[in-house]
Amino acid sequence: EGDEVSKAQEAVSGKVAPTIFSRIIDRSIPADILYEDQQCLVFRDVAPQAPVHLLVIPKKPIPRISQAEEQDKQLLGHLLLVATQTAKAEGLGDGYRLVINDGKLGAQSVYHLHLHILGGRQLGWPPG
Ligand code: DGP
Repeated sequence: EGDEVSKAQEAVSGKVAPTIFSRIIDRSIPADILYEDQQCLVFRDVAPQAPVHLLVIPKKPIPRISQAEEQDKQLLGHLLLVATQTAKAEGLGDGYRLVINDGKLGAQSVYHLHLHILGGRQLGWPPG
């Protein structure tokens, strides 16, 4: 319905709805930014679920991992490697978790692709 219409309009315009993360990228709202390059940004999650809880986001506003495309292959690999390098720099040598939530059942709340880095404590499995 409404959602389908807006998706169709986005498909025509080639644009996606801006989220709070676009405003972090353009510095119109503050964030604790640890790393930036031409393709991505790493910052601390505002509601940390572990002693270290970081988000790695592409500057390209891909809404969710299920909407990533073949042309995003290099970017997706880059995000993973930035995550591992950032985890190392944050002292997570004993291990950590990378998480991507997708859509409603995946409990995604911000529709700008982001990779969670969680660490600094013993994590449980399975997640909730
Ligand atoms: P997800 O459920 O995977 O969509 O996670 C979204 C995460 O984004 C959640 O852990 C909280 C975080 N978050 C939401 N708004 C902000 C914000 O304005 N600043 C920061 N730093 N993090 C945010």
